[in-house]
Amino acid sequence: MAEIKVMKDILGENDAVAAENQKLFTEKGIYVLNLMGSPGSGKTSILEKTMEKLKDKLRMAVVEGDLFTSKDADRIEKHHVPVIQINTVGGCHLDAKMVQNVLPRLDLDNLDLLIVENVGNLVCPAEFAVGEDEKGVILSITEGDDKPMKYPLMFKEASVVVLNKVDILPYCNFDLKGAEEDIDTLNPGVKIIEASCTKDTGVDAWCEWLQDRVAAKKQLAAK
Ligand SMILES: Nc1nc2c(ncn2[C@@H]2O[C@H](COP(=O)(O)OP(=O)(O)O)[C@@H](O)[C@H]2O)c(=O)[nH]1
Ligand SMILES: [Mg+2]
Repeated sequence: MAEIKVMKDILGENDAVAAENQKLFTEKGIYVLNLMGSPGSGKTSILEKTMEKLKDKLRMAVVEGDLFTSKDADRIEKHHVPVIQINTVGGCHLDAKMVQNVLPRLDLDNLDLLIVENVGNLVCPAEFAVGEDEKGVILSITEGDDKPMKYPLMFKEASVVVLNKVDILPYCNFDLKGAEEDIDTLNPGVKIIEASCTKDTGVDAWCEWLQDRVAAKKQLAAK
């Protein structure tokens, strides 16, 4: 019982800080996406594509969560988009306080879209809000079509699920239709995008989805 209480307290504290972050983002009219998924699913790849396509249309910034290195932040920096690296030093997820601590380093008055690439992990990041408007999951088809049902929370919480690497579908034994049905069972009506970052398919649909969300947040903030 005690263990359950401690976990509840940790989550309660995190939610309070996440609410502070969210209030600030809403005041500034910034749409924030918490991007989650396994290591190697293609989170940084889709961000690189997003920057190519949207950085002249939207004012973007990226927060990169990683265990130890700045390898992903280095990839983002090449696109001349503001990026802040958070190293969790072994921690399996970002939390709201970590994100709050780096916000003074971002020019929040001149930002439309903030994407937080969470630590690669299909479990823990789903439990810790960082102040985002919505969550997104990238699942690579190399991970297997059983993963949505095996790791349901992340898929239940997401507002968008990208099934990435469809270019190598013929080699992967992945039941695309079955996986999509499972995701829809967990989270009815959730937006599902079939994508290949390397072949640039589905990336336009992803960018359109993001642009719609940014526009909706701006309208909300203007009210
Ligand atoms: N074949 C293929 N490889 C991809 C695709 N997207 C990403 N990759 C590769 O998958 C690996 C992991 O990608 P990365 O973006 O670092 O994943 P992350 O760990 O989720 O950020 C890299 O070698 C990418 O080049 C894709 O659509 N198709
Ligand atoms: Mg990455």
